[in-house]
Amino acid sequence: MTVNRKILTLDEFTIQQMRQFPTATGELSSLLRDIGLAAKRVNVEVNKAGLVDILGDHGSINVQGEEVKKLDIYANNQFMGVLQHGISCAGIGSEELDDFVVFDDEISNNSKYVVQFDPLDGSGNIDVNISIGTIFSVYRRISEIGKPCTKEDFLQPGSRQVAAGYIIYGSSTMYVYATKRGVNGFTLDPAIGEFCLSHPDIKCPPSGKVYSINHGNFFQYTPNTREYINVCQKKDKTNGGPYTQRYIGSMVADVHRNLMKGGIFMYPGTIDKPKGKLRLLYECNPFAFIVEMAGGRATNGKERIMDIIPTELHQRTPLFIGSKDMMDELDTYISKDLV
Ligand code: P6P
Repeated sequence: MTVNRKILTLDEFTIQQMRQFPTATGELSSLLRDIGLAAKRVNVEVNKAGLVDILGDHGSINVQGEEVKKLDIYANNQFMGVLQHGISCAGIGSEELDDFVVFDDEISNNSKYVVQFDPLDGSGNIDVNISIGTIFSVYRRISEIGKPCTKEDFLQPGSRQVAAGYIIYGSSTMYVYATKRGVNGFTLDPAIGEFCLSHPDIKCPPSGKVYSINHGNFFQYTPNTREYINVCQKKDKTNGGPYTQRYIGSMVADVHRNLMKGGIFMYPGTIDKPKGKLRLLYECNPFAFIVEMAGGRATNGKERIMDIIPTELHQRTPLFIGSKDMMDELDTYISKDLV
């Protein structure tokens, strides 16, 4: 029987990567594998969501003021559980939880990292079978090792991330994560229950033909943002177009498509909500890290997303993210905006 050694599982890949750093303790590799384990458990429930009573509202409202879906809570508990029982994480911040959680046990207090995550982004789409996702961000803690983690560990700028990633529960289930060494994608092989390396060394094409934005808010956007949208619509073969507009309403799906094929995703501020809708710590920072490591850019319309100094766990920010050349062109229209 020939053994196909070309397929690398997530475990094999993370161990291979770790071996290239003799001083590595293996904590980050272990954390990334823990996230993969939780993702497989969430995937099982997402895939049968139509068959069991795990759809619909949990009957509670989260800190965002949004209806909590039962699957949101399930996913939150799975990711928090593997991180709390692992060897690498001192505490977590979650979209579903009002405040950060300090694990405060001996192993966790001696762990190097903290993790922020959105356990199930786009959960409003669960009931209609549209792709949804998990987004996470990993920081080396700045508080004293050996003691419980502190709020300062969770309010670091995105430039201090050591890893970030997402899982997209779509036509297939993919786990994409970035470290300072690059971006790699793993597709779940349900036959063996393993994430297998399917998209090594992902690069974001420097340009693309897709722009993603919610046109329903068009007249709420600032004039410069509206001007750029008009430019996108007027593109033709003579100036890098024609563009097409693709917007799923699930950030993980929209940004993943644009990362792989080139494009730009925008969730601008509006006149009513100048900070927009998306959350800095567990939505925008992780994707900014991933897209930048793949060669793209991410800003809030005035500055790099990862340079923003956070002041609170659930703060929002406008987001413009995607192919470098498209982001450079965008800047010529919206950099004049007051965010
Ligand atoms: P809108 C999903 O609720 C989400 O947080 C992101 O996944 C998505 O990109 C965005 O909101 C969609 O928001 O206002 O366009 O429906």
